[in-house]
Amino acid sequence: MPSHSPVVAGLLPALMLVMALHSLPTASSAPAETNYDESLVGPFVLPDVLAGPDEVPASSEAAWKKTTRPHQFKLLEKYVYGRKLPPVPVAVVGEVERAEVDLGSSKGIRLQAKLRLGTAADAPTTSVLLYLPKTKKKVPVFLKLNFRGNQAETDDPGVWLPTGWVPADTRIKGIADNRVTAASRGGLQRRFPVASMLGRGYGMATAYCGDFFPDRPDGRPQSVLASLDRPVSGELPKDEPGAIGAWAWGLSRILDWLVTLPEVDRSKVIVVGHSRLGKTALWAGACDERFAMVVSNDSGCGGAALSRRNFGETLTVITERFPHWFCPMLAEYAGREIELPCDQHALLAMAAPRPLYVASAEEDRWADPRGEFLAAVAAGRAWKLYGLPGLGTEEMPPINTSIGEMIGYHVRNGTHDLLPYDWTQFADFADRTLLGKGRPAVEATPQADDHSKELLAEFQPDQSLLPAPPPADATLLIAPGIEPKFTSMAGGPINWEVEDGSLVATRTKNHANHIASSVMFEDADIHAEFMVSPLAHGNSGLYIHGHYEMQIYDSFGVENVTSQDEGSLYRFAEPLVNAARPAGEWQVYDIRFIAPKRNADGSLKSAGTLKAWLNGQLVQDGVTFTAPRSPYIPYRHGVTDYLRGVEKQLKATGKGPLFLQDHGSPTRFRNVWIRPLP
Ligand code: GTR
Repeated sequence: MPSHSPVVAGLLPALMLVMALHSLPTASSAPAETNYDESLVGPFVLPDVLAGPDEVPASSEAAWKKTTRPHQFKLLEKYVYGRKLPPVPVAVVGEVERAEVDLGSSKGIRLQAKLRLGTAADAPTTSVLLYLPKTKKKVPVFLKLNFRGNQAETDDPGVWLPTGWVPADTRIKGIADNRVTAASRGGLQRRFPVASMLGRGYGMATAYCGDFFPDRPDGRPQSVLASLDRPVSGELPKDEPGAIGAWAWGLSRILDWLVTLPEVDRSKVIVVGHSRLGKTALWAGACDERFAMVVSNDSGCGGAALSRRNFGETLTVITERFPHWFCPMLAEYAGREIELPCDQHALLAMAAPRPLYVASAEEDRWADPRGEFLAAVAAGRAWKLYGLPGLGTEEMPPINTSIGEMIGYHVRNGTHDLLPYDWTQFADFADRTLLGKGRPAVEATPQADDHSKELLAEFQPDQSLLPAPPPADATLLIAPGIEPKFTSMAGGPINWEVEDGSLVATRTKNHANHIASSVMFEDADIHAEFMVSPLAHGNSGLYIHGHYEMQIYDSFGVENVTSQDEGSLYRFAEPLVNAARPAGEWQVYDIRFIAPKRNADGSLKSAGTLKAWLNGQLVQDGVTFTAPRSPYIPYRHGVTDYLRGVEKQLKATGKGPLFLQDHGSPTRFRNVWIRPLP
């Protein structure tokens, strides 16, 4: 039972202006000290995203929901975004305006509604613009906030203009003295492709972020926070929400209205955001689990990118330039990111088990595409608790290649922007994950195939006699008179001691002196006799392929065995009974292991499964899995070049080794064999 945190350890100038980010700064106005050199990022350790208040990582979906997620959410509230704001009643002011609109190739419906947020006569309002395809079916809807008013998102002349303050913007027409005119219509329509998304069957909803918090450091008094009885001046509490908290709250209030519409599939509203509003979409998805899918586009620092990576925008810069976005506490961690009790992978993990999409742009180095990708990788552990696949890789995909199952990711070529390419990937991903179209992405309740079930049913090993006589066709790994068929983590000779014909786990400080069989197998029967020591709880294990750990532990007499006791598939499936013998006695495991199988396109063919007997009793009977189950695997912790090669080979051929685990206790092993199954 390991207990370590994982180490993650020339365009023309005019054209550039048009293409450039809607909000500065891009690289051009980045401070001189900004790091864009990957070799200077330096190592860092991420806080364990599965850790609960007692630092014990969640090992089950239930523990995540009950303890860990609330704990991680509280950290994000306290250190990054401020406290989640309470809901208020939402009412339509007057009538919802409905009109048929021509979308070129098809027709759609445009709805506009002014929503009052709260019951007071002077409660704040927002204007929501919603386009729906013409269909009798309820439709999924993408919802995003926008930067310059609904009219900038489309050239539809019927869209209402905002009357309040908007940020100055010389890159689109029609904004003067912080007010919009009709000339600003469609100025940002590339970011809101209504016709194509309606053509795909999605509704598109948007509202202006300034309705909730005008995006400027002194915007607080004009924000919704005043109406929620929050302080808007003077010294603020350290966990006081800012603009991102108010914007995220606004998205939830719009959702309150969307779910009342008969045309909208209330279980399929997707929250999307770009840049600062991408940070917001992620936080909205964390605060409100009614959002069915969460999409971050180029959200960068304080969004999807890991704060611990010194690359592009940093907490120092962002909290100085945009002190109003986050809670005051975050600024205290500027320059000491490694002390932050949470990092942004926790924000992404809040979306689990819903589908999450993270998009980056190659030239948007300010937002640190790699930091966004790595956060998505690290967040995947939350989906694993639900038996769901995350990104499925730790290698960044090539440019313009969308990857992932329940976590999607791409890095597009070009600069910081939200473009039709991004939308196509979001819709393809939503098609798969929410609508079940195309390649199935959800593997929540995998089944083993009939053949695997038959193989398990037949498996009745005789454990009455120890040492057990090996069957004639077994490959002996540890047996009298033979060199143990194991290598060190580096692929060299092992340094475990041999005592009376058995091999004794030799501990090292980092608990990573495991040994790996030199024999590789796919499906197999595994026999191992072992004796636990009372030292360090008798902690050890059999890591099948390095991915599934049958636990060895001093569990004798334990009344309520858990997924951390002997007989468990560690942190995944508790034993059916406690079959553990006392320390100092020989014990025996017989395991029939059937690996998950995938088709050439990566889709699942059949789930993996196993049956395990411990000391004459059945402890595992057909638990299924589709992806690695051990939270601590030798390919991460203590990894060597040799093991990287082993992992690669395992991915390519399905064949991998059996590891015997060093976890600080001198566990003895004898009479270990495997029989690869045909
Ligand atoms: C930048 C900021 C980024 C990003 C961007 C945007 O000025 O540094 O974090 O949010 O604005 O929202 O466009």
